[in-house]
Amino acid sequence: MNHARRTLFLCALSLLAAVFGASCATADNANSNTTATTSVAAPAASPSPAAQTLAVADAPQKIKDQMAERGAQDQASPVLKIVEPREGATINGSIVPVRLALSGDLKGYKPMKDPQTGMGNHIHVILDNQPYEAYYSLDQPFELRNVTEGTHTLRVFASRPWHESYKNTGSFQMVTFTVRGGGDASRPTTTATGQTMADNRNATTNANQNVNANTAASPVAPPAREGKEMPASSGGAVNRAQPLLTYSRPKGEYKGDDANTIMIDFWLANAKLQGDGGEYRVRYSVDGGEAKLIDKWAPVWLSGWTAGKHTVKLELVGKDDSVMDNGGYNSTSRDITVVR
Ligand SMILES: [Cu+2]
Repeated sequence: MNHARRTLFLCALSLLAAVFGASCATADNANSNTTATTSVAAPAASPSPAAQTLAVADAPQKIKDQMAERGAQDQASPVLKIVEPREGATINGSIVPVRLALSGDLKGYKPMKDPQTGMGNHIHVILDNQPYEAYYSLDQPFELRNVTEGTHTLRVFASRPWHESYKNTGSFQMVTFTVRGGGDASRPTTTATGQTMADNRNATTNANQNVNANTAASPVAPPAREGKEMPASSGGAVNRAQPLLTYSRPKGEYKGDDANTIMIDFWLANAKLQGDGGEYRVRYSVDGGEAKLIDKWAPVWLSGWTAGKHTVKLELVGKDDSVMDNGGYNSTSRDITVVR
């Protein structure tokens, strides 16, 4: 009652001041949740405090500096060949050794982890449509461990230290193989898988831990092999001649400066994007929000991430914006964690 009286009074004042309509209407609208003061609009809806507004950004200066330091290497055209497993191979047992051969116009490109920084050029190794594993030392095979029985796909491509892929033809390779007597599908996934790979230290760390455990029993340690315990998965029915999107980044956990601007990166086979003279586009969305389209095949850096878990979805779409299905791989979502 009081409110109504004050509102009336204020409206009368407003009229006297020859301010018509607007202030009265505002006071009426605001009546329920504010004391009717003057003509200040008080919107009832307030934005959610956790709302995240992402914006396309430049690559971080740290990355630009690295690009400059690398010189010609950044323009390399690495060519990978999957030596093992061979296309169509059947592997007995749950350990699948991956051997790669690297050639092409390398301009100094060499996968190798810097022991000081834990960073370096590496290969992204993707079993089925799982998050990639980082493979640094091609001198010895990378072991996919606990691989479950059935048919699988393996995709590999060359990557820079900051996980941006080389996009030249030949950088990407894929094979399909079958595992017999594979790993235990009910075995729990190791914690590192897909969750803490942002700095790519886990693969080797795990291998070293295994070796250290062995060392306790025998004085001569076998050489540490890079590898990873894989969660259960099976390969999609991929048609190799059809457009194929391979999700690469983001993945895992992002902390500190690395969480300010996060890169979306992917590999495309048999699919040219519209801005590159083709007919496809890549659609991305974060946390189920508004979908955005990528028209040129290049990494997209996004800033504005809030702390917590986020889901990133990447899809390959055709002219009518429908997903070009190919074994399920052309629409892929990943959870990442941003730590502030
Ligand atoms: Cu990487």
